Amino acid sequence: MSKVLITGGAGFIGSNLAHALADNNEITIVDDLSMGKKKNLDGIKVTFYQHDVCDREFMHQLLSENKFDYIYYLAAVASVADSVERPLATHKINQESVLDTLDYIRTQKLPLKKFLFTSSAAVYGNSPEFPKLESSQVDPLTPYAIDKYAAERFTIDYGKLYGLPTVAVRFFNVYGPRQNPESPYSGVLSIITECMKNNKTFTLFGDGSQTRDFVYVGDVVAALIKLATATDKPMVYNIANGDESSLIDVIHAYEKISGINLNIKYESGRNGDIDKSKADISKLKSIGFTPKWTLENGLREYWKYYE
Ligand code: UD2
Repeated sequence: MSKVLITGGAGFIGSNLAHALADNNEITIVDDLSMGKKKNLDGIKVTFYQHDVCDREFMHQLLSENKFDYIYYLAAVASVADSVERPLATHKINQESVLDTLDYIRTQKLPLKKFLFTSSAAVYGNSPEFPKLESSQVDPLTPYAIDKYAAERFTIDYGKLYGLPTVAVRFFNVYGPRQNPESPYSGVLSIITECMKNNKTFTLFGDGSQTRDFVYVGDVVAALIKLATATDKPMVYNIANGDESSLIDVIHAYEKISGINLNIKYESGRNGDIDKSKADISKLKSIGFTPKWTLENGLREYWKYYE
């Protein structure tokens, strides 16, 4: 049994990771429940702390008392819009807390097997290369993207400079069960699911031709576990499906699966939205990981979860 800490473990991706690991690991979760939900952890055995990761004393004590084997760092303010409204507050969570944890591990020489930090495709911003490779130019355009990029670099540099076992990932558009649809900046598929379930009108920003690289959370969790256990170099990896789908095609596919016609209201494109997004996932594949959920199967599984 390994000892695993998941910060942000009551959130969308963190709770899916906790469910995948709970049978064979001793899991500790720190989550302030600002976005996550305690009920996301129903049915699994975890030690849960409702706490802010910015509380250094608390985090230091937790780290020194537990000697975790693996730390998955998912705690963050996930809303780009929120980071634009409150750059100082979100900076503390999205960057400072990560650096502080890394530095505590370094100075206390904690015997860790892997520290995995979760960054975002937001770091690519409007950089022109397509599809996005990890070596592509970055262009972080918001406080969220800047902090994710900086924390990701600190993670990699703590590996290179001090020999900490680290790895970082850049998520593309993750979807699946337990994604919280409550904010207008929640993942589009969680909003669409909510609209379909409750017969609400979905507002489509733009004409639906914008593309995204949607990846099912089951693949994301499997990739995280593989990266934490099977890599030994401090590097950054894209986590995506490696495919590009237009939003309108995704809606049509989802309508077929659910048997529900989505009411759509069209509005002009959202400020700052990018047109096209697609990842190159050769690097992820090079460690022996290939996503197994097609968009159609992922959508079917997502819909089934709520039936
Ligand atoms: C994703 C990330 C964001 C940041 C960004 C970097 C999510 C939830 N967000 O934003 O954190 O990393 O990538 O590029 O993964 N849309 C609608 N109606 C809605 C909501 C969305 O039409 O009610 C459109 C939206 O305008 C966009 C597409 O759906 O064109 C995807 O939106 P999103 O918010 O799910 O994700 P994205 O790629 O903008």
